[in-house]
Amino acid sequence: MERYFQEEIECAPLEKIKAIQNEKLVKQVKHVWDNVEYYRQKMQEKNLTPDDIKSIDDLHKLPFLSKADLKECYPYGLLACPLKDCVRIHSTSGTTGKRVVAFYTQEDIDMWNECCARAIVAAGGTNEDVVQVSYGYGLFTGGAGLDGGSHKLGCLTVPTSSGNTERQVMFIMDLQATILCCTPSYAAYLGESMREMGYKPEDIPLKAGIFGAEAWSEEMRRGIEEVLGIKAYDIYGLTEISGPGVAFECSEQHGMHINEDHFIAEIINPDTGEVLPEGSQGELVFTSLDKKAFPLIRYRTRDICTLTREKCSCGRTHIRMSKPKGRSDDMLIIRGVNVFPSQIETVLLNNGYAANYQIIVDRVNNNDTFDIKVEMTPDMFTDNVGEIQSRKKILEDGLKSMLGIKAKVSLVAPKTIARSEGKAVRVIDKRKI
Ligand code: DLL
Repeated sequence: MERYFQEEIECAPLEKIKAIQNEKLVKQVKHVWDNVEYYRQKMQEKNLTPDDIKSIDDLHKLPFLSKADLKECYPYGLLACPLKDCVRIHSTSGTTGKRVVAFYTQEDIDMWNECCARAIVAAGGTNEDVVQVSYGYGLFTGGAGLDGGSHKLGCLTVPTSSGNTERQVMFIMDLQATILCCTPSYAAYLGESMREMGYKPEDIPLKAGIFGAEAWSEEMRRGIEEVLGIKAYDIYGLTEISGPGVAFECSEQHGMHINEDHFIAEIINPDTGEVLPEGSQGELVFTSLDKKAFPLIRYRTRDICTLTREKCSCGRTHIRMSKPKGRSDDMLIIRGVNVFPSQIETVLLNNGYAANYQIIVDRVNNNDTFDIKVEMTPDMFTDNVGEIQSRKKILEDGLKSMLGIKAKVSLVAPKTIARSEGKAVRVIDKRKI
């Protein structure tokens, strides 16, 4: 039977959710207007005052915020409460320039922990579980978020953080961990390592995994489930809006429920900013309704997905988002064609490979080169040139029909592509455009 962390809110009728959102939005817009000079100016540029926002039907009037605004306001420009009320920061994993810094009051952290507790319960967790949190702790939100959720639910929390695979395995086995939280690429790596150490799925005490922070396919889900002998659940979130737990999967595993009492989701056309009807694919935009320290209104995530209000068999009523297809800024344009790493991953997994690959794009004599290095699995590893050539051709043909352009595949020996303990690095784009 499905369990909930907060049934009356997670299963509330739509009218009740809308009423909560209406009330909170009006208050939040006033809070931001009163406390954030930058946002007040943005509203004034659109001739808006808080009086123009009477309900969620007026949301579309408000200006968007984007990563560029966050960079411009770094570090304190969007802070909406006195510094003395803030107790924590987290920061995104940007590799160039200034990072985004998000602030939290204790109330903000409590709300976020509650969202993660909902996610753990939706994955079958109770206070009898032993939850191993193998997301990174520190500036990244993964470790702190699931750790907070696990505490809130009263689970025994094992804060291993990421890395040190042998120690991870030792704790899973010795402490009989039942729920594993980490990135899907690290879960796949842990599974692969455990298999090599001789563990069979039935020897492993884990029953569920809560994996997110990066795009992963259904094929990858099946691979992780098989090797670890678990049910694998997706979890979504972003630092700017709090961290993991903005949305999470339930037993139905057909999209992730967005915690709508705390966040309003919209889908827009990324080119025009127009709000699209339910079911359309577009860019996901969030408004945080409760955050006091860093309340973002209409924040453009750059994640591409769809939303649905179709009834869910788990009983939760909150809107569901599809797995993000990739970020609009993950999308590569190669020889003029849009390519998402997730499409490549699907072809690899469908042909029996693991998701260990690297995409290398360059530009030579004004032409894009498109190379994909793919690891063979130990079972398929061979030095028979004819067999490698025929495997390579099958993959190149599969990729051509998925993407519409030709990629050059090279098959490499198992374990020769560096593994990541956090988010995987899949793309090396050497083009200087
Ligand atoms: O990745 C928060 C998180 C931690 C989510 C742990 C889930 C689990 P950021 O580092 O700010 O925060 O990156 C946010 O990661 O905009 C998406 O592009 C991507 N992302 C997060 N979860 C998923 C997911 C954390 N389940 C960015 N599927 C987001 C696909 C995801 N992409």
